[in-house]
Amino acid sequence: MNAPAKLAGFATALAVLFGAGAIAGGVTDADAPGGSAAAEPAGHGGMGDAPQADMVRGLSVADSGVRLVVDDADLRRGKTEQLRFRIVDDRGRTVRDFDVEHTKRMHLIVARRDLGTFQHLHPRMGADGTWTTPLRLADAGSYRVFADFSRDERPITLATDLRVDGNAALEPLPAPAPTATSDGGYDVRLDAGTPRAGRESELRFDVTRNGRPVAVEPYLGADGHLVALRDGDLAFLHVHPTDHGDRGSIGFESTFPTTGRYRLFLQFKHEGRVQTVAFTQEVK
Ligand SMILES: [Cu+2]
Repeated sequence: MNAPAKLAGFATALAVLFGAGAIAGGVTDADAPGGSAAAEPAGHGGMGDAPQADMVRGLSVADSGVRLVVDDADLRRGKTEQLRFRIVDDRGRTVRDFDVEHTKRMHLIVARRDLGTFQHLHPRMGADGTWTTPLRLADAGSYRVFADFSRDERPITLATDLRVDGNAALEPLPAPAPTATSDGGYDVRLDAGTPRAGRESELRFDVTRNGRPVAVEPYLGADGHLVALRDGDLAFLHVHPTDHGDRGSIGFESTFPTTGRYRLFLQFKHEGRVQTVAFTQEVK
């Protein structure tokens, strides 16, 4: 499927999901002649394209009539720098109206291209609409930065690249394994069953410490937060937390759009500290 068809499918999906009101309020500018890619006429993609278009985000720097603009995408290795960025509309005006989603108006994910490092940050917005966050990248290499937010109840994930000059020691993706240890020493077991491409699957994470189940604390309005990135293009998957599970168990629903490998970054909170743990998931 070519890109315009995909975008058209995406627009169709949005129309279905959020109704005419959201479209009228949010995509008016994009409908102007010469507007962004979102101005592609909706409907040409057909309904068959809609689910996949909705599942995969974060491949574009511009989508749904808005664009991510990073002030300076070059960072120095090992230095804490201020990353500054804005979301602009198709006329270049800075956007300042964001919905609160998972308790925040902006979620910023930074992952190295080899999926070897992951950070989840919550920038602050200044009065002029510029978002700022301290960011330290310890290693050289190419990084993907995702701005994950919602406007007019429409979730949007925009992404671009960051660079850290120097010799990069990139790693192959770790082999799939059912257990992993968080950065703070919690053991996590992933039960994903046998996910099938294009079908919704449940992902259940069981957290223990020293062999005992851990009752996680709320984090960003849920039991945990999960980011799933596809190996190869770092497509950003939409993931929903499910209802509160058993003690020590954190559940999500996600649809892996294609076969291939994905890296899952789970974050949860216990004793006031956020833990991060990563898994490789294969989808056959
Ligand atoms: Cu966040």
